[in-house]
Amino acid sequence: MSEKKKTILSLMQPSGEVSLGNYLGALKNWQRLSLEYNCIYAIADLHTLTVRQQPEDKRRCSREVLALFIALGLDKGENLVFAQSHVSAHAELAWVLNCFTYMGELNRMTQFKDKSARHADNINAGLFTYPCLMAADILLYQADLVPVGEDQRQHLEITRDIAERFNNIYGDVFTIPEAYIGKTGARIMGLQEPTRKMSKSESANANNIILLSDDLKQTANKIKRAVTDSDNSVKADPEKPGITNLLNIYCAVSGKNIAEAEKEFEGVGYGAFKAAVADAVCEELRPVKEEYERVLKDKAYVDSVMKNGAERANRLAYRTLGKVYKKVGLLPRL
Ligand code: ATP
Ligand code: LTN
Repeated sequence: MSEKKKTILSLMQPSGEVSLGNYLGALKNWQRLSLEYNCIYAIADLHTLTVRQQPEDKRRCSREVLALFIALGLDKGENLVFAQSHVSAHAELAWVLNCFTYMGELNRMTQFKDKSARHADNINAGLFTYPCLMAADILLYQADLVPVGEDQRQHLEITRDIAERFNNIYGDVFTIPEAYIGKTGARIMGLQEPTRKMSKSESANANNIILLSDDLKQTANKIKRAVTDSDNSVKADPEKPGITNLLNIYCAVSGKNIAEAEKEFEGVGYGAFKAAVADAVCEELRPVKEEYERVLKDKAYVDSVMKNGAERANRLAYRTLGKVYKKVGLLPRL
């Protein structure tokens, strides 16, 4: 008998436009995994409430990210794509988990410290208990593996701690999830500031970040204008963050490793190297953008995937939530 497929789960916040960093660091991996595993992907729209945003922008952005998931085929077969806020069990389990999480644990979260420093005027309780909602996202679906970037590793650790604590009291209720840090999940750095990650909320200079909504000419120009050093050899080197970043981007797109890429560009000047990276990135993004634009226009189709995804997700999530409510001693619903 064939082994049961493992469950992979991940969410992305619809907090702005999707960047090349999000695509290469997360979505491209998700797409590859979606072919092999039982996958659950959602937009973390409840999580985005921790930072103020215009309601209209939030709605547009949520729709765009869902359309991108669909364009990448993340909903194919048995896989699920939906919006977190459409499955109320996320908020319900998060409340229970709040009661099994200590202030001291939440105080240690580096993302909380960073975000509260950046949004000093809005250090809300949601920002503090963010990890409990994220733990609920994961534990509701008994996920085995969670593909995340390095920045989310600490959140996965706390999820495991909370789940183990709960299981120690009540028996095996939750599957203990593992982080899945993909091999092509390279950290993509800013094109103008290659020592800092390419980030949508911290890219004041438009040339620092490639957005999926940029037209391909803009994309190519941004790569051609990327900051490099005055040397002229295409080698990955901590002293040459700009060239290293472009090499990483090239590898993530082409599937080659750094040594192979360095060999390919031996003796090639920076100008020609940048042009080759720009071509490779544009070739990668062209079909994705075309399909994304097509899907985004088809509102009824996006709605149907979202509705179907939420219905199936609700059934799965309530199975776990029912078990949890029973274990903690809530009265059965009659
Ligand atoms: P923000 O700028 O608001 O922090 P972000 O662009 O960093 O947002 P997130 O929504 O925090 O994106 O992350 C979504 C996913 O994309 C996460 O899995 C994260 O690890 C990944 N990711 C984000 N930026 C990069 C990057 N520059 N390189 C690789 N992966 C990235
Ligand atoms: N915190 C994550 C988004 C996120 C998530 C999750 C990722 C919310 N819930 C569950 C994996 C599993 C982020 O900001 N990238």
